[in-house]
Amino acid sequence: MRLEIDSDRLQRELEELGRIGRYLDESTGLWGVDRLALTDADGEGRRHVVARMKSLGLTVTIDRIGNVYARREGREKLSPVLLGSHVDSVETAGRFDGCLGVLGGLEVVQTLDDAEIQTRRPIVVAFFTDEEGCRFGTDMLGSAVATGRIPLEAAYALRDREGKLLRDELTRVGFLGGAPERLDPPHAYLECHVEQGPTLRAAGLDVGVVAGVQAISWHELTIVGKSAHAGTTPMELRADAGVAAARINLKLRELVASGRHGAALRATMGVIAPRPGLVNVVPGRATATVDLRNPDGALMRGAEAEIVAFYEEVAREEKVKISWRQTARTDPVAFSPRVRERVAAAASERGLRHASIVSGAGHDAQELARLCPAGMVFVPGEYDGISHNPREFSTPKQCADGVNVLLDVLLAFAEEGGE
Ligand code: HGY
Ligand code: MN
Ligand code: MN
Repeated sequence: MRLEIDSDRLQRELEELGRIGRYLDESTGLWGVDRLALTDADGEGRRHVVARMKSLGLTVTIDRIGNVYARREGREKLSPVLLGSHVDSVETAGRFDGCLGVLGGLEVVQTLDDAEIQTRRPIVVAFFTDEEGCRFGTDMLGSAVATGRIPLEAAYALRDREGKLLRDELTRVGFLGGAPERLDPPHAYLECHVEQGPTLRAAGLDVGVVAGVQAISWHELTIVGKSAHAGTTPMELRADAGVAAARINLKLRELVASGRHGAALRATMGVIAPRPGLVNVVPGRATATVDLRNPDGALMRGAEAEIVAFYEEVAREEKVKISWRQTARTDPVAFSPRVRERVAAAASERGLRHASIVSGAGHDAQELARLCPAGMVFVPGEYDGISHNPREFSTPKQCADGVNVLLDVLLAFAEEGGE
């Protein structure tokens, strides 16, 4: 008899966590979630999940970057299988992004408890700090520190838009832990996550077997021109930071449309903030962000080179100063073939329609892939899989299918021998 997770219990947990940091979203009329990293709401969400971990009898450890690990002992003292994701969110989130992986991991643990199964290997369920990256500027922060890509002191020194230090915020919400931040390599790492795009649902699939993650490149731009009167200043005397930002934004679209950097390039200017932002003042300053994504590393580098050259061209032509810094940069990551095979086998055995898919979004799994065999189980989403939006929604069956596959793959790895 195949083990099944308790779908109703998982839904109750997703709803309960989804109520923390919720807000009524004007544009959709729906309850959204705003648990930006290390805000009070994130702190409350973290405490809620830690309480659930402890109620399951797990041993909870908090490290120096605020990553939380909850351990269930195995029959033998072997390296654990790690299940995880994140519980921080963007400011306009739904209740599935990240949370499905963490609460799904805890549901797997509770299912094993109910069935009185103790696996050979220990199991650890984790959530990582600031996966989203949109408050302190770089994504997968906690898992990148845990796996050595970002030094702890560099993470501590990050500041948000109000100048608040990450380390101070970690202390303020009570999650500056004492455990070493560098993670001992787990036996394997598995993450269940919503696809956050339209592919699986449109193809009528139940599960995505994630092949890997595409490259990500984030720039933060500061554009300095000259504030001036909108009525009296002739156009030829202007140094308009707003126009410079707009030209770069349109260039991003041309970069994609040109096909010069492959058909899969995606480019976004998510932040465009002209200053002083008044109707009758030519913007003397502007901050903006550039988010590039490409599954091909070489094509990504070509796109980056082209947009950086364009910053210089715009600066000259618009008579502004443009400074920029790289705030996030990851190459394409391929997930472990062994994990992928096991995800596909588990889906097949459950009669679930599945296919291989490359992740458009960044995930903690891509950082853990540096330490051990890592992989992901994707769950389809309704409404074209929209995400980073309160309309984000996966049905109880979609969630249960994904977490049942997570359970099966966990059991396969947790019974393996070795060190
Ligand atoms: O930006 C991303 O891809 C992820 O949601 N942090
Ligand atoms: Mn996520
Ligand atoms: Mn996200």
